[in-house]
Amino acid sequence: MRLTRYFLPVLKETPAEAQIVSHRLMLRAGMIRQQAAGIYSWLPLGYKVLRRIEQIVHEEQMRTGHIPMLMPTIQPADLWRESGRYDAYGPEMLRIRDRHDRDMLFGPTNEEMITDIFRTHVNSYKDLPLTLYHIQWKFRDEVRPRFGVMRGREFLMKDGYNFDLTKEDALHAYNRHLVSYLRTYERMGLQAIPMRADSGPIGGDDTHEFLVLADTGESEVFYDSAVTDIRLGERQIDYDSVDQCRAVMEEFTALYARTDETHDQQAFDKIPEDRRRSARGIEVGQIFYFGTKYSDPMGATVQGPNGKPVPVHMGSHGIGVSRLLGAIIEASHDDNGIIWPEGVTPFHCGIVNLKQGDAEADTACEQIYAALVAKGLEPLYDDRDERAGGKFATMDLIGLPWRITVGPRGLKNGVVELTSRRTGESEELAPELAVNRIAEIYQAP
Ligand code: 5CA
Repeated sequence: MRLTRYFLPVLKETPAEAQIVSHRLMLRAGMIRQQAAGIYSWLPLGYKVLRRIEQIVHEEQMRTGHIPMLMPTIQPADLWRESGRYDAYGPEMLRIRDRHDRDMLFGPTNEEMITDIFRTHVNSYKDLPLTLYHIQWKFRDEVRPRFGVMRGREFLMKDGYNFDLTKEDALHAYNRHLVSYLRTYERMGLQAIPMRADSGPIGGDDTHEFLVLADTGESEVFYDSAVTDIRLGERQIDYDSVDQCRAVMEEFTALYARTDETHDQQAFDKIPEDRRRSARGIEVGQIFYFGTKYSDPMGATVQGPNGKPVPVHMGSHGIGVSRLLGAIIEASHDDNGIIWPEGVTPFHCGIVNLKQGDAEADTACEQIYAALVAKGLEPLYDDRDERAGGKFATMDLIGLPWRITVGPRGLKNGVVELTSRRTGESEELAPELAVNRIAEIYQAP
């Protein structure tokens, strides 16, 4: 993409309404535009990152054997009357009436609808286990939408639902989700710690939230600092293996880590004092096992091995896809702007032409651009006729992890400059080598 042909409405001023850094940077970098409290347009740069995050979520879900589908945003109230949640959900649910006076709602989540689909189409235990998921917009009429996409009213969520014959099978689905979520967040350059939590309006006894530690987080959390040393890393996990998934789950949840709703001061006090931490965190996901809470009242049964109908055991599992943009920026920025982890960056590399209009510099930039594209990468070429300082400021603000700077002086010596956004370190090298270096970085596993 050439910047002169792109739509990148960066702001010079710091928007006064934004209280936290991720919100400020998303506005300044021209990623989002608020249309009403907690409701945003995704401008091209923001949309690009949103899609990258969505793609990672899809890839990791499918690797786990979960099946993608898509349910509508608008749901009939009657389904929610069956589960008893239509009245229970309260004012956070946006209730709508259509022209025929039928009660509808903008879905805040999809347990009822997926249970309806299941009971209609699945009859036998032989069709289990089954996990279906979708990535769809949700609406929750939050009392205090704030912090940009972090607590929106309309937000994008991946929600998945498992159907199993027994509690043991459903707990395997729970553990499997925990492992695949860890992998998903790590690919985005994030450490998200599973913490024992409260199940709220979704229900059930077993639930973990995934928290990214950040001073601006809305959740208060308590943990043993040793949990921050655990990583999934390059481990290969067989998602069908009950033992492997359970082992990872146990490893990641053995140490004390809880949100304030489930905090137990006595247990906390048993942790060695120098490892006790209370901090703030951003909830980027939550997994639930709730057994037959929905399948019972909604009649979602399968014929069991003995021919008798049994209600299925279920769980639901959510990732805050749009919230993740805010969480990643909170975890990765500096005074000059965003620093995208390679896994989610909107463009792989920036190209800055120090002297637009100089024949040699222009040609070198075009060649580098073409070479990066030929390697399957997406560069953003700042081809504006502007001062170098302004170009650097824009690149730093929008946070591309790598920048190639091209100018007449370097070209005389056959070199361009390759700069890391994260460390600020630069290296001079031949244009072809710079291109190869970028390609290697993105091909690494
Ligand atoms: N049905 C279950 C799991 S699929 C569910 O709705 N879980 S949830 O309520 O925990 O939401 C899942 C994730 O969505 C949360 O962990 C959070 O990351 C994100 N989320 C929830 N509310 C908002 C909001 N108002 N704005 C942005 N993201 C949100």
